[in-house]
Amino acid sequence: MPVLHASPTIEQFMEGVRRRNPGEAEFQQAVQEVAESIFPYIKDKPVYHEWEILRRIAEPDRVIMFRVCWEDDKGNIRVNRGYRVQNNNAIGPYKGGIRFHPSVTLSVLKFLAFEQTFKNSLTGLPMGGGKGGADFNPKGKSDNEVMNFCQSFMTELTRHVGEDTDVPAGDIGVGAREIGYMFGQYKRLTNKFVGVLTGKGMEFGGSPIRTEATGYGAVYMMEGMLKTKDQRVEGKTVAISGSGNVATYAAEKVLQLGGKVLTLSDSSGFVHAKNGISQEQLQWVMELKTVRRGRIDEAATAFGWDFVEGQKPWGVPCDLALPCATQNELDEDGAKALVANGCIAVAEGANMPSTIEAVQAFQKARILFAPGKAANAGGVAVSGLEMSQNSARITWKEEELQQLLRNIMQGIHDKCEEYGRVDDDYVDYVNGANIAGFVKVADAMIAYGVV
Ligand code: NDP
Ligand code: 2IT
Repeated sequence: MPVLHASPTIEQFMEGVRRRNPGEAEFQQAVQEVAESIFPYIKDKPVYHEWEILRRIAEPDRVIMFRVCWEDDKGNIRVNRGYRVQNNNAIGPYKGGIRFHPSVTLSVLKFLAFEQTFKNSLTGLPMGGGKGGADFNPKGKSDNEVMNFCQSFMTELTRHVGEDTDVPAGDIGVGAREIGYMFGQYKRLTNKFVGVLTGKGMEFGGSPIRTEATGYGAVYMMEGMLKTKDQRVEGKTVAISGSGNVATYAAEKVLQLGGKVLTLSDSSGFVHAKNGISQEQLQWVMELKTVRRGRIDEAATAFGWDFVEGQKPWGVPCDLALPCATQNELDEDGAKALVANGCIAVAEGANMPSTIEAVQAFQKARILFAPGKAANAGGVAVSGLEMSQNSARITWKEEELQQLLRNIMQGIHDKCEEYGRVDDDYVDYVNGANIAGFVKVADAMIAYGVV
Protein backbone atom coordinates (compact mmCIF):
# COMPACT_ATOMS: atom_id res chain seq x y z
CA MET A 1 0.00 0.00 0.00
CA PRO A 2 1.29 3.49 -0.75
CA VAL A 3 2.96 5.52 1.97
CA LEU A 4 2.61 9.24 2.53
CA HIS A 5 5.86 10.91 1.57
CA ALA A 6 6.51 14.62 1.35
CA SER A 7 4.07 16.06 -1.18
CA PRO A 8 5.81 17.89 -4.01
CA THR A 9 5.16 21.56 -4.51
CA ILE A 10 3.45 22.52 -7.76
CA GLU A 11 6.82 23.88 -8.99
CA GLN A 12 8.54 20.55 -8.27
CA PHE A 13 5.70 18.69 -9.96
CA MET A 14 5.88 20.86 -13.08
CA GLU A 15 9.68 20.59 -13.17
CA GLY A 16 9.22 16.82 -13.44
CA VAL A 17 6.60 17.21 -16.16
CA ARG A 18 8.93 19.48 -18.15
CA ARG A 19 11.90 17.11 -17.68
CA ARG A 20 9.94 14.08 -18.85
CA ASN A 21 8.25 15.87 -21.77
CA PRO A 22 10.94 18.19 -23.16
CA GLY A 23 9.88 20.66 -25.82
CA GLU A 24 6.19 19.72 -25.51
CA ALA A 25 4.90 23.23 -24.88
CA GLU A 26 1.18 22.54 -25.38
CA PHE A 27 1.24 19.46 -23.16
CA GLN A 28 3.11 21.30 -20.41
CA GLN A 29 0.62 24.19 -20.65
CA ALA A 30 -2.41 21.91 -20.30
CA VAL A 31 -0.91 20.02 -17.32
CA GLN A 32 0.06 23.25 -15.59
CA GLU A 33 -3.44 24.67 -15.89
CA VAL A 34 -4.91 21.55 -14.30
CA ALA A 35 -2.19 21.27 -11.62
CA GLU A 36 -2.91 24.83 -10.50
CA SER A 37 -6.48 23.79 -9.69
CA ILE A 38 -5.74 20.36 -8.26
CA PHE A 39 -2.82 21.11 -5.92
CA PRO A 40 -4.77 23.50 -3.66
CA TYR A 41 -7.78 21.14 -3.74
CA ILE A 42 -5.85 18.03 -2.64
CA LYS A 43 -3.74 19.85 -0.06
CA ASP A 44 -5.84 18.42 2.78
CA LYS A 45 -6.71 15.17 0.93
CA PRO A 46 -3.47 13.15 1.24
CA VAL A 47 -4.98 10.07 -0.40
CA TYR A 48 -4.60 11.71 -3.83
CA HIS A 49 -0.93 12.44 -3.16
CA GLU A 50 -0.30 8.97 -1.77
CA TRP A 51 -1.66 7.35 -4.88
CA GLU A 52 0.23 9.77 -7.18
CA ILE A 53 -2.98 10.38 -9.10
CA LEU A 54 -2.15 13.56 -11.03
CA ARG A 55 1.34 12.26 -11.83
CA ARG A 56 -0.31 9.14 -13.30
CA ILE A 57 -3.02 11.00 -15.27
CA ALA A 58 -0.27 13.18 -16.77
CA GLU A 59 1.52 10.08 -18.10
CA PRO A 60 -0.46 8.60 -21.04
CA ASP A 61 -1.33 4.91 -20.69
CA ARG A 62 0.31 4.51 -24.09
CA VAL A 63 1.28 6.47 -27.20
CA ILE A 64 1.11 4.86 -30.61
CA MET A 65 3.05 6.51 -33.46
CA PHE A 66 3.11 5.14 -36.97
CA ARG A 67 4.01 5.83 -40.58
CA VAL A 68 1.13 6.49 -42.97
CA CYS A 69 2.03 5.89 -46.62
CA TRP A 70 -0.39 6.80 -49.38
CA GLU A 71 -0.40 7.61 -53.07
CA ASP A 72 -1.45 11.02 -54.41
CA ASP A 73 -3.31 11.57 -57.70
CA LYS A 74 -0.04 11.99 -59.62
CA GLY A 75 1.24 8.62 -58.42
CA ASN A 76 3.74 10.08 -55.91
CA ILE A 77 4.29 8.16 -52.68
CA ARG A 78 3.55 10.42 -49.71
CA VAL A 79 4.50 9.80 -46.09
CA ASN A 80 2.82 11.24 -42.99
CA ARG A 81 3.04 10.51 -39.30
CA GLY A 82 -0.02 9.12 -37.50
CA TYR A 83 -0.68 8.97 -33.75
CA ARG A 84 -3.10 7.72 -31.15
CA VAL A 85 -2.58 8.84 -27.56
CA GLN A 86 -4.52 6.64 -25.12
CA ASN A 87 -4.32 8.79 -22.03
CA ASN A 88 -6.51 7.18 -19.38
CA ASN A 89 -9.29 4.55 -19.36
CA ALA A 90 -10.15 4.54 -15.64
CA ILE A 91 -13.82 5.34 -16.23
CA GLY A 92 -14.47 3.92 -19.70
CA PRO A 93 -12.96 3.10 -23.11
CA TYR A 94 -10.58 5.72 -24.50
CA LYS A 95 -12.64 8.31 -26.37
CA GLY A 96 -11.65 11.40 -28.30
CA GLY A 97 -11.29 12.87 -31.74
CA ILE A 98 -8.84 12.55 -34.62
CA ARG A 99 -7.19 15.68 -35.99
CA PHE A 100 -5.68 16.05 -39.45
CA HIS A 101 -3.68 19.27 -39.64
CA PRO A 102 -0.05 20.10 -40.52
CA SER A 103 0.44 21.53 -37.00
CA VAL A 104 -0.23 18.13 -35.36
CA THR A 105 2.64 16.99 -33.15
CA LEU A 106 2.95 14.56 -30.27
CA SER A 107 2.73 17.52 -27.86
CA VAL A 108 -0.56 18.72 -29.37
CA LEU A 109 -2.15 15.26 -29.21
CA LYS A 110 -0.88 14.62 -25.67
CA PHE A 111 -2.40 17.89 -24.49
CA LEU A 112 -5.69 17.06 -26.20
CA ALA A 113 -5.81 13.50 -24.77
CA PHE A 114 -5.02 14.85 -21.28
CA GLU A 115 -7.78 17.49 -21.53
CA GLN A 116 -10.18 14.91 -22.92
CA THR A 117 -9.78 12.75 -19.79
CA PHE A 118 -11.24 15.52 -17.59
CA LYS A 119 -13.83 16.60 -20.17
CA ASN A 120 -15.21 13.10 -20.63
CA SER A 121 -15.42 12.65 -16.87
CA LEU A 122 -17.40 15.91 -16.61
CA THR A 123 -20.06 14.62 -19.03
CA GLY A 124 -21.01 11.95 -16.47
CA LEU A 125 -20.80 9.26 -19.17
CA PRO A 126 -18.42 6.26 -19.00
CA MET A 127 -15.61 7.44 -21.30
CA GLY A 128 -11.85 7.60 -20.81
CA GLY A 129 -9.60 10.08 -22.60
CA GLY A 130 -7.74 9.69 -25.90
CA LYS A 131 -6.85 11.66 -29.02
CA GLY A 132 -5.25 10.91 -32.34
CA GLY A 133 -4.41 12.35 -35.69
CA ALA A 134 -1.77 13.02 -38.28
CA ASP A 135 0.24 15.88 -39.73
CA PHE A 136 -1.71 15.37 -42.98
CA ASN A 137 -3.06 18.56 -44.57
CA PRO A 138 -6.46 17.91 -46.20
CA LYS A 139 -6.44 21.38 -47.83
CA GLY A 140 -6.13 21.19 -51.59
CA LYS A 141 -6.38 17.37 -51.64
CA SER A 142 -8.90 15.62 -53.88
CA ASP A 143 -11.58 13.34 -52.40
CA ASN A 144 -9.61 10.39 -53.76
CA GLU A 145 -6.44 11.52 -52.00
CA VAL A 146 -8.31 12.03 -48.72
CA MET A 147 -9.81 8.55 -49.08
CA ASN A 148 -6.38 7.00 -49.76
CA PHE A 149 -4.97 8.72 -46.72
CA CYS A 150 -7.89 7.78 -44.42
CA GLN A 151 -7.72 4.14 -45.49
CA SER A 152 -3.99 3.92 -44.90
CA PHE A 153 -4.32 5.69 -41.53
CA MET A 154 -7.10 3.33 -40.45
CA THR A 155 -5.23 0.23 -41.62
CA GLU A 156 -2.77 0.78 -38.76
CA LEU A 157 -5.24 2.28 -36.28
CA THR A 158 -7.51 -0.77 -36.57
CA ARG A 159 -5.10 -2.78 -34.39
CA HIS A 160 -5.48 -0.31 -31.52
CA VAL A 161 -9.17 0.67 -31.44
CA GLY A 162 -12.48 -1.09 -30.88
CA GLU A 163 -15.95 -0.37 -29.59
CA ASP A 164 -14.96 -1.36 -26.01
CA THR A 165 -11.31 -0.28 -26.25
CA ASP A 166 -10.93 3.09 -27.93
CA VAL A 167 -13.55 4.98 -29.94
CA PRO A 168 -12.24 7.88 -32.07
CA ALA A 169 -14.34 10.66 -33.67
CA GLY A 170 -13.78 13.88 -35.61
CA ASP A 171 -11.82 17.03 -34.77
CA ILE A 172 -10.03 19.66 -36.88
CA GLY A 173 -9.84 18.43 -40.47
CA VAL A 174 -11.90 15.32 -39.74
CA GLY A 175 -15.63 15.51 -40.44
CA ALA A 176 -18.34 13.30 -41.92
CA ARG A 177 -16.36 12.52 -45.09
CA GLU A 178 -13.23 11.31 -43.26
CA ILE A 179 -15.22 9.37 -40.63
CA GLY A 180 -17.06 7.59 -43.48
CA TYR A 181 -13.80 6.56 -45.17
CA MET A 182 -12.27 5.38 -41.87
CA PHE A 183 -15.35 3.45 -40.78
CA GLY A 184 -15.52 1.77 -44.18
CA GLN A 185 -11.90 0.67 -43.89
CA TYR A 186 -12.33 -0.64 -40.32
CA LYS A 187 -15.38 -2.64 -41.38
CA ARG A 188 -13.52 -4.03 -44.39
CA LEU A 189 -10.48 -5.10 -42.35
CA THR A 190 -12.31 -6.61 -39.38
CA ASN A 191 -15.54 -7.77 -41.00
CA LYS A 192 -17.36 -6.24 -38.02
CA PHE A 193 -20.08 -3.59 -38.00
CA VAL A 194 -19.64 -2.00 -34.57
CA GLY A 195 -19.58 1.47 -33.06
CA VAL A 196 -15.81 1.90 -33.36
CA LEU A 197 -16.12 5.54 -34.42
CA THR A 198 -18.64 8.27 -33.60
CA GLY A 199 -19.79 11.11 -35.81
CA LYS A 200 -20.88 8.52 -38.38
CA GLY A 201 -23.45 9.20 -41.11
CA MET A 202 -27.07 8.58 -40.17
CA GLU A 203 -27.22 5.69 -42.65
CA PHE A 204 -24.58 3.69 -40.78
CA GLY A 205 -25.08 4.20 -37.06
CA GLY A 206 -24.67 7.94 -36.57
CA SER A 207 -26.62 9.80 -33.91
CA PRO A 208 -29.03 12.69 -34.44
CA ILE A 209 -27.44 16.06 -33.51
CA ARG A 210 -23.83 14.82 -33.17
CA THR A 211 -22.90 17.32 -35.89
CA GLU A 212 -24.47 20.23 -34.04
CA ALA A 213 -23.65 19.11 -30.50
CA THR A 214 -20.33 20.83 -29.76
CA GLY A 215 -21.37 24.27 -30.97
CA TYR A 216 -24.87 24.08 -29.52
CA GLY A 217 -23.47 22.78 -26.23
CA ALA A 218 -21.00 25.66 -25.95
CA VAL A 219 -23.86 28.12 -26.24
CA TYR A 220 -25.92 26.19 -23.66
CA MET A 221 -22.94 26.51 -21.32
CA MET A 222 -22.86 30.24 -22.07
CA GLU A 223 -26.58 30.44 -21.29
CA GLY A 224 -26.02 28.72 -17.94
CA MET A 225 -23.23 31.13 -17.04
CA LEU A 226 -25.23 34.20 -18.05
CA LYS A 227 -28.17 32.97 -15.99
CA THR A 228 -26.07 33.26 -12.81
CA LYS A 229 -25.97 37.00 -13.57
CA ASP A 230 -29.62 37.25 -14.64
CA GLN A 231 -28.51 37.73 -18.24
CA ARG A 232 -29.46 36.01 -21.52
CA VAL A 233 -27.97 35.46 -24.98
CA GLU A 234 -30.89 37.34 -26.54
CA GLY A 235 -29.86 40.80 -27.74
CA LYS A 236 -26.14 40.20 -27.13
CA THR A 237 -23.40 40.73 -29.74
CA VAL A 238 -21.07 37.77 -30.15
CA ALA A 239 -17.55 37.42 -31.57
CA ILE A 240 -16.82 33.89 -32.82
CA SER A 241 -13.54 32.58 -34.23
CA GLY A 242 -13.32 29.68 -36.65
CA SER A 243 -15.77 28.71 -39.37
CA GLY A 244 -15.69 24.95 -39.03
CA ASN A 245 -18.01 22.52 -37.29
CA VAL A 246 -17.89 24.05 -33.82
CA ALA A 247 -17.94 27.71 -34.87
CA THR A 248 -20.81 27.46 -37.34
CA TYR A 249 -23.14 25.49 -35.05
CA ALA A 250 -22.30 27.77 -32.14
CA ALA A 251 -23.29 30.66 -34.42
CA GLU A 252 -26.52 28.88 -35.37
CA LYS A 253 -27.52 28.44 -31.71
CA VAL A 254 -26.68 32.08 -30.93
CA LEU A 255 -29.01 33.13 -33.78
CA GLN A 256 -31.77 30.79 -32.53
CA LEU A 257 -31.51 32.41 -29.10
CA GLY A 258 -31.74 35.93 -30.52
CA GLY A 259 -28.10 36.97 -30.34
CA LYS A 260 -26.14 38.76 -33.06
CA VAL A 261 -23.03 37.07 -34.52
CA LEU A 262 -20.48 39.67 -35.61
CA THR A 263 -17.48 37.59 -36.66
CA LEU A 264 -16.21 34.26 -37.99
CA SER A 265 -12.66 33.39 -39.05
CA ASP A 266 -10.29 30.85 -40.57
CA SER A 267 -6.53 30.57 -40.69
CA SER A 268 -6.35 33.41 -43.25
CA GLY A 269 -8.12 36.08 -41.12
CA PHE A 270 -11.58 37.07 -39.86
CA VAL A 271 -14.78 38.50 -41.32
CA HIS A 272 -16.70 41.27 -39.57
CA ALA A 273 -20.42 41.56 -40.34
CA LYS A 274 -21.34 44.83 -38.66
CA ASN A 275 -25.08 44.18 -38.88
CA GLY A 276 -24.76 40.56 -37.86
CA ILE A 277 -24.75 37.30 -39.82
CA SER A 278 -28.12 35.89 -40.89
CA GLN A 279 -29.11 32.20 -40.86
CA GLU A 280 -29.05 32.16 -44.69
CA GLN A 281 -25.56 33.65 -44.74
CA LEU A 282 -24.43 31.13 -42.12
CA GLN A 283 -25.81 28.31 -44.26
CA TRP A 284 -23.78 29.68 -47.17
CA VAL A 285 -20.61 29.67 -45.01
CA MET A 286 -21.30 26.06 -43.94
CA GLU A 287 -21.56 25.05 -47.59
CA LEU A 288 -18.42 27.04 -48.42
CA LYS A 289 -16.45 25.21 -45.72
CA THR A 290 -17.80 21.66 -45.94
CA VAL A 291 -18.61 21.26 -49.66
CA ARG A 292 -16.61 23.78 -51.66
CA ARG A 293 -13.82 23.94 -49.05
CA GLY A 294 -13.12 27.60 -49.79
CA ARG A 295 -11.66 30.51 -47.79
CA ILE A 296 -13.59 32.81 -45.45
CA ASP A 297 -12.85 36.00 -47.46
CA GLU A 298 -15.17 34.60 -50.15
CA ALA A 299 -18.04 35.14 -47.69
CA ALA A 300 -16.93 38.74 -47.11
CA THR A 301 -16.95 39.34 -50.85
CA ALA A 302 -20.37 37.69 -51.28
CA PHE A 303 -22.08 39.61 -48.44
CA GLY A 304 -20.19 42.93 -48.28
CA TRP A 305 -18.60 42.20 -44.88
CA ASP A 306 -15.13 43.43 -43.90
CA PHE A 307 -12.30 40.91 -44.19
CA VAL A 308 -9.30 41.49 -41.95
CA GLU A 309 -6.38 39.42 -43.18
CA GLY A 310 -4.10 37.61 -40.74
CA GLN A 311 -5.90 38.91 -37.62
CA LYS A 312 -8.07 37.44 -34.86
CA PRO A 313 -11.50 38.94 -34.10
CA TRP A 314 -10.88 39.84 -30.42
CA GLY A 315 -10.54 43.58 -31.07
CA VAL A 316 -14.16 43.78 -32.25
CA PRO A 317 -16.37 45.16 -29.43
CA CYS A 318 -18.80 42.44 -28.30
CA ASP A 319 -20.77 41.25 -25.27
CA LEU A 320 -19.81 37.58 -25.58
CA ALA A 321 -16.89 35.70 -27.13
CA LEU A 322 -16.73 32.10 -28.37
CA PRO A 323 -13.24 31.06 -29.51
CA CYS A 324 -13.95 28.01 -31.70
CA ALA A 325 -10.89 27.53 -33.98
CA THR A 326 -7.75 26.16 -32.33
CA GLN A 327 -5.34 26.23 -29.37
CA ASN A 328 -3.66 29.46 -28.23
CA GLU A 329 -5.61 31.65 -30.65
CA LEU A 330 -6.59 34.11 -27.88
CA ASP A 331 -3.59 35.67 -26.14
CA GLU A 332 -3.23 38.19 -23.32
CA ASP A 333 -3.64 41.19 -25.67
CA GLY A 334 -6.78 39.64 -27.15
CA ALA A 335 -8.20 38.98 -23.67
CA LYS A 336 -7.44 42.51 -22.49
CA ALA A 337 -9.06 43.95 -25.61
CA LEU A 338 -12.22 41.90 -25.01
CA VAL A 339 -12.42 43.00 -21.36
CA ALA A 340 -11.70 46.66 -22.21
CA ASN A 341 -14.48 46.62 -24.81
CA GLY A 342 -17.03 45.35 -22.29
CA CYS A 343 -17.16 41.61 -23.01
CA ILE A 344 -18.89 39.91 -20.07
CA ALA A 345 -18.51 36.21 -20.88
CA VAL A 346 -16.22 33.83 -22.79
CA ALA A 347 -16.95 30.15 -23.44
CA GLU A 348 -14.27 28.10 -25.19
CA GLY A 349 -15.68 26.05 -28.09
CA ALA A 350 -12.15 25.03 -29.09
CA ASN A 351 -9.67 23.13 -26.92
CA MET A 352 -7.36 25.47 -24.98
CA PRO A 353 -7.87 28.47 -27.32
CA SER A 354 -6.87 30.88 -24.53
CA THR A 355 -3.25 31.11 -23.41
CA ILE A 356 -2.54 30.89 -19.66
CA GLU A 357 -2.02 34.69 -19.60
CA ALA A 358 -5.38 35.25 -21.36
CA VAL A 359 -7.17 33.08 -18.79
CA GLN A 360 -5.49 35.03 -16.00
CA ALA A 361 -6.67 38.31 -17.58
CA PHE A 362 -10.28 37.04 -17.62
CA GLN A 363 -10.00 35.84 -14.03
CA LYS A 364 -8.48 39.14 -12.89
CA ALA A 365 -11.38 41.01 -14.50
CA ARG A 366 -13.77 38.48 -12.89
CA ILE A 367 -15.77 38.06 -16.11
CA LEU A 368 -17.54 34.75 -16.80
CA PHE A 369 -15.06 32.32 -18.34
CA ALA A 370 -15.67 28.63 -19.15
CA PRO A 371 -12.70 26.48 -20.26
CA GLY A 372 -13.01 24.17 -23.25
CA LYS A 373 -13.13 20.98 -21.21
CA ALA A 374 -16.47 22.16 -19.83
CA ALA A 375 -17.86 24.35 -22.61
CA ASN A 376 -17.14 22.08 -25.59
CA ALA A 377 -18.03 18.77 -23.90
CA GLY A 378 -21.39 18.60 -25.70
CA GLY A 379 -19.76 17.00 -28.74
CA VAL A 380 -18.17 14.10 -26.93
CA ALA A 381 -21.29 13.77 -24.78
CA VAL A 382 -23.43 13.07 -27.84
CA SER A 383 -20.64 10.79 -29.06
CA GLY A 384 -21.12 8.87 -25.81
CA LEU A 385 -24.82 8.67 -26.57
CA GLU A 386 -23.99 7.46 -30.09
CA MET A 387 -21.97 4.63 -28.49
CA SER A 388 -24.96 3.68 -26.32
CA GLN A 389 -27.27 3.65 -29.34
CA ASN A 390 -24.79 1.51 -31.31
CA SER A 391 -24.47 -1.00 -28.45
CA ALA A 392 -28.25 -1.33 -28.29
CA ARG A 393 -28.58 -1.23 -32.10
CA ILE A 394 -31.21 1.48 -31.98
CA THR A 395 -31.51 5.17 -32.87
CA TRP A 396 -33.15 7.59 -30.48
CA LYS A 397 -35.35 10.45 -31.63
CA GLU A 398 -33.82 13.84 -32.28
CA GLU A 399 -35.94 15.51 -29.58
CA GLU A 400 -34.65 13.04 -26.99
CA LEU A 401 -31.05 13.81 -27.89
CA GLN A 402 -31.69 17.56 -27.88
CA GLN A 403 -33.00 17.26 -24.35
CA LEU A 404 -30.18 14.96 -23.22
CA LEU A 405 -27.59 17.41 -24.56
CA ARG A 406 -29.24 20.29 -22.71
CA ASN A 407 -29.37 18.25 -19.50
CA ILE A 408 -25.74 17.19 -19.76
CA MET A 409 -24.56 20.78 -20.34
CA GLN A 410 -26.66 21.94 -17.41
CA GLY A 411 -25.09 19.18 -15.30
CA ILE A 412 -21.59 20.27 -16.33
CA HIS A 413 -22.41 23.87 -15.51
CA ASP A 414 -23.71 22.89 -12.10
CA LYS A 415 -20.69 20.72 -11.30
CA CYS A 416 -18.36 23.59 -12.23
CA GLU A 417 -20.37 25.88 -9.98
CA GLU A 418 -20.33 23.39 -7.11
CA TYR A 419 -16.54 23.00 -7.16
CA GLY A 420 -15.68 26.48 -8.44
CA ARG A 421 -17.83 28.99 -6.55
CA VAL A 422 -15.55 31.56 -4.92
CA ASP A 423 -18.10 33.98 -3.47
CA ASP A 424 -21.63 35.25 -4.16
CA ASP A 425 -20.48 37.08 -7.29
CA TYR A 426 -17.90 34.78 -8.81
CA VAL A 427 -17.54 31.21 -10.02
CA ASP A 428 -14.08 30.05 -11.12
CA TYR A 429 -15.18 27.65 -13.87
CA VAL A 430 -11.55 26.65 -14.53
CA ASN A 431 -11.10 25.30 -11.01
CA GLY A 432 -14.62 23.89 -11.05
CA ALA A 433 -14.10 21.93 -14.29
CA ASN A 434 -10.64 20.67 -13.37
CA ILE A 435 -11.61 19.50 -9.90
CA ALA A 436 -14.98 17.98 -10.82
CA GLY A 437 -13.37 16.16 -13.78
CA PHE A 438 -10.46 14.96 -11.62
CA VAL A 439 -12.38 13.53 -8.66
CA LYS A 440 -14.28 10.84 -10.60
CA VAL A 441 -11.20 9.62 -12.48
CA ALA A 442 -9.05 9.75 -9.34
CA ASP A 443 -11.50 7.76 -7.21
CA ALA A 444 -11.77 5.09 -9.91
CA MET A 445 -7.98 4.86 -10.10
CA ILE A 446 -7.73 4.44 -6.33
CA ALA A 447 -10.28 1.61 -6.51
CA TYR A 448 -8.05 -0.26 -8.97
CA GLY A 449 -4.90 -0.05 -6.85
CA VAL A 450 -1.53 0.25 -8.52
CA VAL A 451 -2.15 -0.52 -12.20
P1 NDP B 1 -12.92 22.22 -38.26
O1 NDP B 1 -11.82 21.57 -39.01
O2 NDP B 1 -14.32 21.96 -38.66
O3 NDP B 1 -12.72 23.79 -38.24
C1 NDP B 1 -11.55 24.34 -37.74
C2 NDP B 1 -11.63 25.85 -37.90
O4 NDP B 1 -10.54 26.44 -37.17
C3 NDP B 1 -11.47 26.30 -39.33
O5 NDP B 1 -12.14 27.52 -39.48
C4 NDP B 1 -9.97 26.48 -39.46
O6 NDP B 1 -9.57 27.36 -40.45
C5 NDP B 1 -9.64 27.04 -38.10
N1 NDP B 1 -8.27 26.69 -37.74
C6 NDP B 1 -7.80 25.45 -37.58
N2 NDP B 1 -6.48 25.49 -37.28
C7 NDP B 1 -6.16 26.78 -37.27
C8 NDP B 1 -4.95 27.46 -37.03
N3 NDP B 1 -3.81 26.79 -36.74
N4 NDP B 1 -4.97 28.81 -37.06
C9 NDP B 1 -6.12 29.48 -37.34
N5 NDP B 1 -7.29 28.89 -37.61
C10 NDP B 1 -7.31 27.56 -37.55
O7 NDP B 1 -12.68 21.80 -36.72
P2 NDP B 1 -13.71 21.82 -35.52
O8 NDP B 1 -14.66 22.95 -35.66
O9 NDP B 1 -14.20 20.45 -35.32
O10 NDP B 1 -12.72 22.11 -34.29
C11 NDP B 1 -12.45 23.44 -33.83
C12 NDP B 1 -11.95 23.37 -32.39
O11 NDP B 1 -12.95 22.76 -31.57
C13 NDP B 1 -10.69 22.54 -32.15
O12 NDP B 1 -9.96 23.10 -31.09
C14 NDP B 1 -11.24 21.19 -31.72
O13 NDP B 1 -10.31 20.45 -30.97
C15 NDP B 1 -12.41 21.66 -30.87
N6 NDP B 1 -13.46 20.68 -30.62
C16 NDP B 1 -14.11 20.04 -31.64
C17 NDP B 1 -15.15 19.16 -31.37
C18 NDP B 1 -15.94 18.53 -32.45
O14 NDP B 1 -16.92 17.85 -32.11
N7 NDP B 1 -15.64 18.72 -33.70
C19 NDP B 1 -15.51 18.82 -29.98
C20 NDP B 1 -14.83 19.61 -28.99
C21 NDP B 1 -13.83 20.48 -29.32
P3 NDP B 1 -9.05 26.79 -41.88
O15 NDP B 1 -10.30 26.38 -42.60
O16 NDP B 1 -8.32 27.91 -42.50
O17 NDP B 1 -8.17 25.62 -41.55
O1 2IT C 1 -12.31 17.53 -28.52
C1 2IT C 1 -13.34 16.80 -28.56
O2 2IT C 1 -14.03 16.63 -27.57
C2 2IT C 1 -13.70 16.19 -29.84
N1 2IT C 1 -13.03 16.43 -30.84
C3 2IT C 1 -14.86 15.25 -29.91
C4 2IT C 1 -14.46 13.89 -29.41
C5 2IT C 1 -15.50 12.81 -29.59
O3 2IT C 1 -15.14 11.67 -29.31
O4 2IT C 1 -16.64 13.08 -30.00
